[in-house]
Amino acid sequence: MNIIVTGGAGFIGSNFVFHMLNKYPDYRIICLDKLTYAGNLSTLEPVMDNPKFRFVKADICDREAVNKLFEEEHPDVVVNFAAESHVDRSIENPGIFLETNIMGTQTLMDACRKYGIKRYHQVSTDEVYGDLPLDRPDLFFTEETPIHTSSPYSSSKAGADLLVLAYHRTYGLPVTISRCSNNYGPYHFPEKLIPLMIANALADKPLPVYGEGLNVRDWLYVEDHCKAIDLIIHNGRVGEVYNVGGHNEKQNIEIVKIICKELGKPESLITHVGDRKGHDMRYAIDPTKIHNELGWLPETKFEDGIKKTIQWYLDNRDWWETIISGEYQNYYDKMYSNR
Ligand code: NAD
Ligand code: TDX
Repeated sequence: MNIIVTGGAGFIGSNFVFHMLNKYPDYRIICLDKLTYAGNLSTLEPVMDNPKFRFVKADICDREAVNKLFEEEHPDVVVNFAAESHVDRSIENPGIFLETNIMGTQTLMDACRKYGIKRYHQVSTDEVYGDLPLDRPDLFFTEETPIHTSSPYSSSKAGADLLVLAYHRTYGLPVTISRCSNNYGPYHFPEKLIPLMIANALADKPLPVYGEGLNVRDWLYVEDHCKAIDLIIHNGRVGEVYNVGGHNEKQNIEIVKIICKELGKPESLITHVGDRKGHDMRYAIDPTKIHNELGWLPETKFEDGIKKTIQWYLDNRDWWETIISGEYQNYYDKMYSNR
């Protein structure tokens, strides 16, 4: 099997590349990635010499480059992780989110139609459902929950999802979609909540919690997400959407306090800063469908996953210190100085 993995130099994509090469030594994995600020070739260093792996630097919106890759590799499956992924950046600059997340998805699917594939899988997010109120813990997102987005990021992901379903209905493209909750684990880019708090705490810098920090996210260890996608591309039903989530809801403030405790840092580092515009209150996934149909369940307990994650950041300081010492510092100053 030949699989093109787009966005494989990013957080979840790289974990998926490692998972697939480990589990299926006969498969050929081709990573297509533009290497934006969020893509990091050093992450893929351990597999660069693997004869079953190839890295190609290209933009998913570049039709010529995408078509050339399909002609060279004859993929059976395409798994699309490539995206602009940070909600805060989408609030500052929505345009690139629409280009990559929607137009890039179209370009990839056009190539899939032209050259033929067995499966196109779209990696989507629970954010397409909008949010749930804090005072209704009985409510969860199912695959039938209406699309109701809040941010330019989630709108661009929802636009892509609708296009994927339209390509299935109109052209018969064999597609699947997974909508996953918040991931955490190794190689998570330091702009996101958990790695940002770990990096700041280690440097005894303020821990910037948006608003009161009562917003709830449903955290899933990245390896469990990769296993879900593996199951869906092999056994998922064409044309279907699968929700993926950890049944592991935590308020942001709880997460930050856990990180302080694990690192032996004082909670006095916590600083409440201006809230995110349009900030979603609560995400909570009902993963019954993927459990019943494909037997998927989250395997990593949060208490273990967060310890493993923190240890990874302690053991891999070079990886994230290189990132935060570069262009990222300008982003951080702009985003946090006047909040
Ligand atoms: P990330 O920002 O860490 O990585 C994105 C990768 O895509 C980077 O390697 C980047 O270089 C690449 N990329 C961006 N634009 C590209 C383009 N035009 N052409 C080719 N490559 C491009 O993101 P992530 O957190 O790993 O998320 C991966 C996917 O999973 C995204 O589609 C995201 O919407 C989805 N998702 C993420 C989460 C989460 O918690 N991180 C949860 C649910 C769904
Ligand atoms: O400095 C911070 N302070 C803070 O309070 C940051 C960066 C975040 N937050 C809050 C905002 C959110 O309520 O923490 C929560 C998590 O924020 P992010 O890590 O930015 O994630 P989120 O906005 O929930 O989106 C993530 O999960 C769904 C991914 O970035 C998306 O790509 C994915 O689709």
